[in-house]
Amino acid sequence: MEYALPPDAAAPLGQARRVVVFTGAGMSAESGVPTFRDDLTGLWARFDAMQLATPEAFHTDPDLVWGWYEWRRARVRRAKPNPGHLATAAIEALVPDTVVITQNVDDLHERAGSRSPVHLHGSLFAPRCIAEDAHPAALPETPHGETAGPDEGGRVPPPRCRHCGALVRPGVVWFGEALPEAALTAAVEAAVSCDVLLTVGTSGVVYPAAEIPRIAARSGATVMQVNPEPTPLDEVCAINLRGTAAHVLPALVAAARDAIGTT
Ligand code: BJW
Repeated sequence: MEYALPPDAAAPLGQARRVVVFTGAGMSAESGVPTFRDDLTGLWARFDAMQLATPEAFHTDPDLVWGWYEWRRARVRRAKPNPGHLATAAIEALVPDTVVITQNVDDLHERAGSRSPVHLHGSLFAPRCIAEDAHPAALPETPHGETAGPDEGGRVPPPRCRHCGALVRPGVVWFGEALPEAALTAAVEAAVSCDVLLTVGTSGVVYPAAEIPRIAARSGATVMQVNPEPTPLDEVCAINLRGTAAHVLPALVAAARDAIGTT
C-alpha cells in the first residue's frame, strides 16, 4: 500500500538545492540485512552485535569475529537494494547536489546507483591487516560462509597479511576507534551546507555519526526523518515520517517530483 505523506512533507525536498541523505541500518532492513539493535538469529543469537563489533572481541576471539563478518558479507552479497535505496539514488538525480552519508558497511547504495556514498563506518569489502601501517588485504577467494546460513557458519580464522603476516581484520569502524578522517570531514561539510537533511533508518545513538543531523539542524537546514520508531533525533526533525524506508522514500520522491513539476 502506498504511504500517505502528510500534506507539504515533500515541499522542503522539492525546493532544496543541497540535500544530504543520512542513512543507518534500517535503510537496508527491507533488503534482509539485520539492523544493529535487532536480536541476532540462529548461531549468532547468543551474541550481542554491539559486543562483537569491538576491537576487544577481535583481540579475544578473532575466529569468532571474522566468522561473523564472513557470514554478514555473504548475506549482503545475496541481498538486493530495496526501493528505499533506489529512491535515494532518485533524489540524487532530482537534486544533483546531494550527498549520501551512510553508517552502513554494505554496498547497497552503490548497487542502487548512488554516486559516491560517504561511508562513515567503513566497508565489509575492504579488509586490512592489524599492523600499525595497515596494509589493505584481499578478501579470501572462496569466502567462508558464502553459502552458510546462520546455523552453519561460525568461527573462521582470519587470513594473514601477505606483506607482514599480521592478522587481517574487517575494514570497519569499531567502538572506540576513530572514524575515517576524510569521510567525517566530508560529512560535516555536507551537513553544514545543506538545505535539507533526510535521516533514514538510524537509531541516532552512535556518535560522532549521530551529530550529523544535529549539525545540519544547527546550521539552519530542514531535518526530516524516516523511521517506524521514535528516536532521539525526533527533537531536531521538523518532519518525522513514521514508516519504513522502502515505503516512505518512494512516496517522498514522487511527491517532490510533482512539486518540482518533473516526471
Ligand atoms: C527502519 C527500518 C526500516 C528498522 N526503515 N527504519 C558521545 C556520547 C556518548 C558516547 C560517545 C560519544 N562519542 C563517542 C562515543 C562512544 C561511541 C558511542 O557512540 N557509543 C554510544 C553507543 C553510547 N562511539 C564510538 O566509539 C565511535 N568512535 C569514537 O568516538 O572514536 C573516538 C576516537 C577519536 C580519535 C581516536 C580514537 C577514537 C565509533 C563508533 C563505531 C560504530 N560502529 C558500528 C559497527 C560498524 C561495523 C559493523 O557494521 O560491524 O556501526 S556499531 C553500529 O551502530 C554500526 C552502525 O553503523 C551504528 C549505528 O547503528 P544504526 O545504523 O543507527 O542501526 P540501529 O540498529 O541502531 O538502528 C536501526 C534503526 O532503523 C532503528 O531506529 C529502527 O527503528 C530503524 N528501522 N527498520 C527505516 N525498514
